[in-house]
Amino acid sequence: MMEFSKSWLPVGIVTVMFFLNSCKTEVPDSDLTYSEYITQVFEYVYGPGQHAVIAQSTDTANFTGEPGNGWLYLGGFGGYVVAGFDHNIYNHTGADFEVLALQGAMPEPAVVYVMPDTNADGYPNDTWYELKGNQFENSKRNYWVKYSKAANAESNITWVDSEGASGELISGYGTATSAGWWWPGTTANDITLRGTRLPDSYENNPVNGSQYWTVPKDRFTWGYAENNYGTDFDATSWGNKLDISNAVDAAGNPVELTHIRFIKIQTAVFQQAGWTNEVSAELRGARELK
Ligand SMILES: [Ca+2]
Ligand SMILES: [Ca+2]
Ligand SMILES: [Ca+2]
Repeated sequence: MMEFSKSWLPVGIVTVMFFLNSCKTEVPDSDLTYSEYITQVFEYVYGPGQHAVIAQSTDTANFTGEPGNGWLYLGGFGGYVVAGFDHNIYNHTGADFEVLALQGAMPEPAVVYVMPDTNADGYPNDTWYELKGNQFENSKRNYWVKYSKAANAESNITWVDSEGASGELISGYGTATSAGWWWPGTTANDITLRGTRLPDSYENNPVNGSQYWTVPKDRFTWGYAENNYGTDFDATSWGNKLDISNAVDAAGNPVELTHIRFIKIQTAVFQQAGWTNEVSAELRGARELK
């Protein structure tokens, strides 16, 4: 990388640098303000789905700060984002933070995991805890799907899962095959995505011989992101209000967390519902609730 001395830089940049340097020394800690929104995205993987080509790595900016016009596509089952607040979110009585989603007609539920910064290094390298929701007893934990890139444009993405099942991703709308559902950010020819799998969300009740897909209102009632049928849903923020007290450990047993710093949100339904295609969450960030 080329090096620049300060004398090369335009006056404006030097002024900004001076300003930043002076901020460092002159603002007392007690005056620091923290953001109520996510401030950093650490990892993002789009799960195979119909928006693979338009889902950009830079869309992670749409998951930080106050929601603007954009959003972040998680894609189909297993697609996820790992992000953090700039301070601890404490577990007080009731909901502690909300996950904001793109407005849509029906739920495309994602499971939310939380992590305290146990080793206090500012990075999500500690232990994840799943927040359970109403389908906890009916979900498959430690489930995985290994997807393989389509052999060519005329064929489909194929998959095998942790239960020995296999199949192809079927495009029901937009393109003849699912070949184009492979995210350009996934440079390998296959990818294994692991997490909790929720029950299928959509049911098809054909009308006059045509597909008619709906999500039963009582399927996802609380505890998930992008769930506008939840009792924890706020139609003003288009967010689901989540409680750290619902955290469970790897064995599924409740854990008491006093606070968390990081969240991971992962598309948790593995279903291609006819013309609706894959069930895939679209998100706009998260906000602390006080
Ligand atoms: Ca709480
Ligand atoms: Ca850490
Ligand atoms: Ca979607």
